[in-house]
Amino acid sequence: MYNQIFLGLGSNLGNREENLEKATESLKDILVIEKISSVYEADPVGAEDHPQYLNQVLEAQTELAPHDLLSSVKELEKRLGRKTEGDMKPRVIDIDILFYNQNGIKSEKLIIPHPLIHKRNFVLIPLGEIAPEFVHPSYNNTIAELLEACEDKSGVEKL
Ligand code: PH2
Ligand code: MG
Ligand code: MG
Repeated sequence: MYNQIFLGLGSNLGNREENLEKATESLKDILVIEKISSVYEADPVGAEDHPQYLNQVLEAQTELAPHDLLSSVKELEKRLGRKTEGDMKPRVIDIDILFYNQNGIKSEKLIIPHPLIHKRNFVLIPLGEIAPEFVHPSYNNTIAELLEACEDKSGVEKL
């Protein structure tokens, strides 16, 4: 059984472009990438004195169940050199599960859809590039509609 997923990637430490490339290459071991957005340079949201991010999103198919996908992604973050987990500190790579089919999942470790998608230009703008008509299952709005309504004023520019 294949599952449609979207991942959000971010890097604001080290060689950011190389970090994104290594991440997408390694992800191919656990999923099949269907679409990948351009790379965007984005203002850091939530910690304004931190370095600028490179952000990218991708759509993929995977056989992994949600929590197995999460474990694989966490392991990959570590392998690529990420030292800290679950905080706002600058990081070599952050890989977030944005959507998993139209599922809603709430556990201690995992919330899907990612709860901040609709508030973040650095996610909505790249998502709008590859999946403007995808419907956010929590709001029943398309990505294009959420982007239109989003009040985030932080800068996001195609690299
Ligand atoms: N990730 C965060 C906090 N702020 N800002 C940008 N531009 N990109 C991110 O990936 C990002 C962020 C926490 O994961
Ligand atoms: Mg994140
Ligand atoms: Mg994360």
